[in-house]
Amino acid sequence: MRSGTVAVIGKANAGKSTLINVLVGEKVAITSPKPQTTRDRILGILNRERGQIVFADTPGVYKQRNELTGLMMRTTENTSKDVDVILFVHDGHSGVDESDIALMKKYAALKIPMLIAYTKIDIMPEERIPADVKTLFEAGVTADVYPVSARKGKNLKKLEEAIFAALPEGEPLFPEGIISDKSERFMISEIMREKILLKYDKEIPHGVAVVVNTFEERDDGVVEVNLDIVCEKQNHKAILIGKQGKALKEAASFARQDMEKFLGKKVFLTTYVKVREDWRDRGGMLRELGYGKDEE
Ligand SMILES: Nc1nc2c(ncn2[C@@H]2O[C@H](COP(=O)(O)OP(=O)(O)O)[C@@H](O)[C@H]2O)c(=O)[nH]1
Ligand SMILES: [Mg+2]
Repeated sequence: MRSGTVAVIGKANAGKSTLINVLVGEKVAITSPKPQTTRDRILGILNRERGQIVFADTPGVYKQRNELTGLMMRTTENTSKDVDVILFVHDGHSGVDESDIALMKKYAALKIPMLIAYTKIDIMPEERIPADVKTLFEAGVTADVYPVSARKGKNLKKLEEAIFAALPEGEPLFPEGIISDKSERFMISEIMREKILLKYDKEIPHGVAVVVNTFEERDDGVVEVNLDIVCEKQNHKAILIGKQGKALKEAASFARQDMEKFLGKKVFLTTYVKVREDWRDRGGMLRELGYGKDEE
């Protein structure tokens, strides 16, 4: 059997989490059209007869703007060091520029076997693919490139085969049946954050953290979830809640539906919006909100 860990690296919004979700076949990480969606390292585990692939999703590559993005960047860097394979995810439809090439070379220099998933080919002209691959090769990027579409499920088997071929011989690292290292409680908070990312604009979603206070199944089988939506500023709180609470009601309703799908149970969801001034710039506050525990 072949088994091992694969760090999934790439720019913000490249499609890393979406690709892991379709390869694993379950939603292990939330996704959105906005950058900074993934804040933690999340393992997504794929089991086949021939072995096991443990994907480590990462926040991706960022410029540090505050304590939180600094922590996210360190998570990406630390994850990329101690793995069997690096899967570099590139958003093909955005083209190839010098910063992409520099980034690919930086990770190739770690001397860990690296594959490039050239994704989102469903929304670009196909004839551009060979030209881009040639550009990469001529610039000195020698890793094999796999054009895929996570959304349309294109060429995913080929990519999976290539990953298995690059992994060492060995027994599975996790028992079968486990698809993620994160708890249901974590996913519940992430689902709420995903709906906030989808509903609100600009700095609002990036300044939100979600803390689950109650996560309990009642005798009647309904799961009671009570959570805090923590934002950075008083005026953000007003926007989050909206006129007569309409905006928050909508976001919470989408979140509840997704939580029910995820848990396979009815959910009774209550939410509170709280302000913690500029929490993203405060290391102690980050930990209180659940970030950076791996660094302790
Ligand atoms: N058309 C298309 N969109 C995709 C594909 N993969 C991801 N996306 C979209 O790209 C955006 C960013 O995806 P996400 O997985 O959150 O990116 P990450 O930041 O790299 O984890 C989301 O809106 C996804 O729906 C794909 O194969 N095709
Ligand atoms: Mg992500």
